[in-house]
Amino acid sequence: MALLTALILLAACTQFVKASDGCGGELARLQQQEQLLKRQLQKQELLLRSLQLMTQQGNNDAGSDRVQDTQHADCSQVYSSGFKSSGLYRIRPSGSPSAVKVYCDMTEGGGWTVLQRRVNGTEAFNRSWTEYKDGFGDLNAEFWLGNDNLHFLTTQGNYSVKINLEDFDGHQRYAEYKNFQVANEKKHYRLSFGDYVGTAGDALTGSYQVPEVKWASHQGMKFSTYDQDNDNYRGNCAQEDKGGWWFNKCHSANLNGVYYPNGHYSASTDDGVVWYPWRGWWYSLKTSIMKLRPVDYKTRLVDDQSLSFSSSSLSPRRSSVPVATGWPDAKSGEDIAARLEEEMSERGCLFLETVL
Ligand SMILES: *[C@@H]1O[C@H](CO)[C@@H](O)[C@H](O)[C@H]1NC(C)=O
Ligand SMILES: *[C@@H]1O[C@H](CO)[C@@H](O)[C@H](O)[C@H]1NC(C)=O
Ligand SMILES: *[C@@H]1O[C@H](CO)[C@@H](O)[C@H](O)[C@H]1NC(C)=O
Ligand SMILES: [Ca+2]
Repeated sequence: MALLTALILLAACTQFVKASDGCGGELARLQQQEQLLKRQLQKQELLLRSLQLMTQQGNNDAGSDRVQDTQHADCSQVYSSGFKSSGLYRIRPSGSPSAVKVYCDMTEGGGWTVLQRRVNGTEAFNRSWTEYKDGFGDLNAEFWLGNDNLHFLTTQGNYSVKINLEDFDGHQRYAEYKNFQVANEKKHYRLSFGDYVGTAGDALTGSYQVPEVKWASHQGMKFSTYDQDNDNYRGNCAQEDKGGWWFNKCHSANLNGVYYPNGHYSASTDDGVVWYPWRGWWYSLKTSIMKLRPVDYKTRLVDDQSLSFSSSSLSPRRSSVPVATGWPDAKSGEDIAARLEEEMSERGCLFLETVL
């Protein structure tokens, strides 16, 4: 709304620039418009505050069984409904027999459903098939969301997984895979995923070293736990590495491994919280967060809290809406603002800065 007004104002300015009259009369008119804009800004801030209030309420109510809490199939829908604080929410993925309590990460664009978190080693990840199936741990601390939930979530649409990693020196890296999908229990929660982007290295395909792909890739691997061995190794990877995972023979990433509090470790097997292409087999990471979001998730305009009336942020930041103007090649509000400023300063009419 305020953006629209800003564009109308711009149009007015454009006309003004084209008419080569003096600045006087127009200045008064623009000052009037400035007042209008300020009032609209106030209204918008009020709206924003009430939205934030709603969000806090959402957090407080997360433990309750309110029906509307289960209208959302994942955290991206929770976010789209206006709940923009990270925390606990209830969702109900299609195919899920009941509502599921999840932690929604509303940072990094928002809308992330967190499926795994390791932060300090409080939770044991050396767990049975049934525990991995149902999920375990504390959603506010360390946990596994559960393989059934993973299946319901990742098969109701096209999901990306984002994996945020941190070592004990405070360095952070990430890996993101499109079309992340976990099959059902009958298929042993078989894993499939698409293209990689990131800074941590593509551990899941094992392609960092070509000869190793065969045994290091997690593509198409079934889930294994110490009590259910579905790996490609003559032994039992889950038992040796002490965590449930999509083991091959055995792994180039095992984010459910043993939590070592100092990073570097030595053991009889590479059983730490490992992401091989970044820190190798013998470094156990400090933090691992795995989270899901629809591939086609778009950050919405309404989210742009930084919308303000300076010439550099007149455009909706995350899109380039074409605007009909006297400058056919101007693609966005930012372009227009820049051109306008140029033209204004040429004419010595600097009032624009006091208005916008
Ligand atoms: C944990 O791992 C050990 C091997 O270090 C194994 O013997 C034990 O059965 C596991 N315990 C649980 C509860 O999974
Ligand atoms: C681990 O982190 C969680 C979440 O921040 C916290 O609640 C818990 O107290 C921590 N445990 C230890 C041993 O630091
Ligand atoms: C997800 O989208 C990709 C294109 O990005 C497509 O190739 C793939 O088939 C889709 N997967 C599903 C399950 O719809
Ligand atoms: Ca085996």
